[in-house]
Amino acid sequence: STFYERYHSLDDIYHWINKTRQDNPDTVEAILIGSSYEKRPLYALKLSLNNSMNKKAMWIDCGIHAREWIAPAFCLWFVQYVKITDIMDNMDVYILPVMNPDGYHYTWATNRMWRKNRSVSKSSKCIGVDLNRNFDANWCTEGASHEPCTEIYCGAFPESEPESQAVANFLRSHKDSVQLYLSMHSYSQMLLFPYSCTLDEAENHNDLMVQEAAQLIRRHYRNIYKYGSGSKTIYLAPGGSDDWAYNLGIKYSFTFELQDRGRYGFLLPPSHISRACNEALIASILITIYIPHDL
Ligand code: 0X9
Ligand code: ZN
Repeated sequence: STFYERYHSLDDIYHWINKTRQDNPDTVEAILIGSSYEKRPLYALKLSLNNSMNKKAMWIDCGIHAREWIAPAFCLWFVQYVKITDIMDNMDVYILPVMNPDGYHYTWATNRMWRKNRSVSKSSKCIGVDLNRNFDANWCTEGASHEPCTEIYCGAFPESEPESQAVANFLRSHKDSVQLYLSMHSYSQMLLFPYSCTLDEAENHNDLMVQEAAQLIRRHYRNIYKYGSGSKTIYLAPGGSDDWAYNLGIKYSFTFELQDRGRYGFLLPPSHISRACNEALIASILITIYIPHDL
């Protein structure tokens, strides 16, 4: 199997980031957007063509949730593949391969099923905040919890965590160019979009009904992806990055739930990486085509 068909430790991913940057000095730049609770660097890669005058950009983050290993694998896969597409003629790509490095490291070293980050709470012995409940979008209403010992702990206040704060700060300062936000998770094979923090429909709901993306996956890979607003497709879950980015003004905002539908769940075998990433890749490339060009 190739490098991209295996899961990689956090150290390996940091090495990969550095090597990718060095091997592609004209097109790849590493941007330090912040650091984690345990002071690990958060590097986003910027992919852009030489002297590109692109005003448009997309953002992808992977691995908000530590145990969802297929997500960082997708980010690496995307960077490897996008070099040979023409997507970069039209937009720059910002890609954060591991948004929750402390949690990811913990799943390799100690507990494979860890979800949250690793921040220590003042009020409890329990560790970790669910970074996808920590954004300022109906923060900590129904579908999140103030109890630090739960898996959906929202944190002490919105953006209390350095990881969510780093992403939010970066997007706030790039909101004029970023028109598409993608967040990669697993599992259950879904393409979700706002809102998850309320049952209300997004104003451009019909534009976000990406039937073609799901059909593409079905045709090419005979694999079923469900799509729809988060709150109506899975559950109410406030404080998520996708809803927050949407409210910031990034009107094309999606959360991918990658393979599978539960047979292996978070423990998707390495032999499935290539199919899982390829189907999500063609779907995400298709979605970029739907972004209006006149913005
Ligand atoms: O609950 C989540 O955060 C995501 N599912 S997961 O199994 N990967 O944990 C779904 C996120 C959907 N979007 C929002 N809740 N905003
Ligand atoms: Zn997740």
